[in-house]
Amino acid sequence: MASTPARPRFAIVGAGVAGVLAAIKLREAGFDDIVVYEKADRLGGTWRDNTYPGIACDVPSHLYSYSFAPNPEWSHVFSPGAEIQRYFETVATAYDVDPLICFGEEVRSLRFDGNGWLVETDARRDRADFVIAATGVLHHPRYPDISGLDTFRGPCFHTARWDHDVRLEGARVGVIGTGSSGVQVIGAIANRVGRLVVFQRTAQWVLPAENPPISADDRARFRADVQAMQTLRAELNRGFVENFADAVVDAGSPILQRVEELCRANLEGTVADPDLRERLRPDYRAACKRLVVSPNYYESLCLPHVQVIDDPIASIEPAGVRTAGGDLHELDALVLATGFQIDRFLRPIDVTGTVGMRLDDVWSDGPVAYLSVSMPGFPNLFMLNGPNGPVGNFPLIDVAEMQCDYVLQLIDSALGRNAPVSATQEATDRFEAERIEATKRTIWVSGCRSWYLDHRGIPVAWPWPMARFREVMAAPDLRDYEYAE
Ligand code: N01
Repeated sequence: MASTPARPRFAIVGAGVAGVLAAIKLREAGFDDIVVYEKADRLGGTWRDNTYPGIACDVPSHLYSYSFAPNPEWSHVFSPGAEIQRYFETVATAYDVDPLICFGEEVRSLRFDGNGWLVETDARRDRADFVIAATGVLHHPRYPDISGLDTFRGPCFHTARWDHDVRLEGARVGVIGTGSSGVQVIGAIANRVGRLVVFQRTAQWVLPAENPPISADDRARFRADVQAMQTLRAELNRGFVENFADAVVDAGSPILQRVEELCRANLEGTVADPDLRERLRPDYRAACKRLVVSPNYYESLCLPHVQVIDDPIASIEPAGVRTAGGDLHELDALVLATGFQIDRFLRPIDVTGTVGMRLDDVWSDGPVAYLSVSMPGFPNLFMLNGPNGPVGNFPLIDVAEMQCDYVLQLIDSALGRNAPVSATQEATDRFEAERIEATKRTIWVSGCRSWYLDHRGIPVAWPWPMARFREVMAAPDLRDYEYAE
């Protein structure tokens, strides 16, 4: 390998939730030659990028925290995005991760040279024995392919690139998209704008969830008793994650029927106008798309100055959005809540593995990785929250923690043999075939369009219960790995 196995060098790509975690865990494991490349000027990943009004995480905050850094100060059950961002910055500082981060350095290429990795940014060339890619899942905004989009004369921006200089008060604002981001934005701005036009392509199931503040008494209790927070976390995990995670991978689950009942009651109980109610009624099963959670979405849509347009968008013009029926909806500002390109992962980094294998070629039909962490032909390159892992309404922090512990064991095995390690082709093919077969039982293929599905209609997610993920992440089966001796 590139350096002496006694002091291997690690390059972590991305200082988001998973990258900061990797740095902490590597340090804890005794490694000290670590660099984190971060293209932006601040850590935080998704929580740095997404600053739109109403942003919060719909996983309870006491669960959406590192297991080793519980936070007694969470203000709400589902705390706002800025507070989550502060949490990650505070943890990074507490664990002295900041000095490891090279801000403003985007990794352009990763090239395996037989021993280790050549890492190139605009500013430098580096070498590393191990690369940990923590580049995120929902990272690259997806801009809709709508004719005339660039002709709109007012401000127009994606939810993940919110323009805080634009005054929305009193303005005529359009929102395209009604996924989790759009729903949160709509709930937050409906009362500020002069007129809101919501362009809905597909109706959503919306699970109602209040977001109460955490009382000062409870925060004091959590401060005094860390164990109380751990107990709460375990309860939330059982009640909130494990049950739902197991349900979405079994389309026949009674839990999904219950979720659908709750969503239906939310619609029936909140939207009095029968025409609007029918236009908001989905024609597919709840949780087929990623389930949207909101305390006030339907209320917002019922306001007199809010209009839901389900006539398909035909084009965008300087003055606004024209729909297929010929109406022009005149707007001052346009928000694109149109989601993310979910197959990017490491890309656009130019990644070359053994014998000149380029990742773009290997992934020409979509990203594939063994257990979401390792790829044949790319030794000592590991991914956190990589392709086809548990995604959706689950805490990706927990997923990344399990993957990190797993990867540390692979690193140990590579160091033990003084040879770079990667999954075998055979294990990767077997895993992918089993995974695709298992997706057929999931709710995601029950008849809807969503970012869970790739261009072939195959879900890009872990299709088994979370317990199975926990089990396989406990220890690598080294028979499924090979070493570039
Ligand atoms: O994106 P999405 P998102 N014309 O892909 C519509 C996480 N997240 O940013 O349903 C018109 O879900 C599209 O319509 P359709 C979470 O995992 C979490 O909202 O495809 N419409 C859809 O309505 C989430 O799932 C939180 O027919 C177009 C919307 O745009 C993921 O991020 C908060 C269109 C895109 O929805 C992504 O959510 C925010 C077009 N050309 C995000 N193209 C929380 O924790 C797309 N659409 C709360």
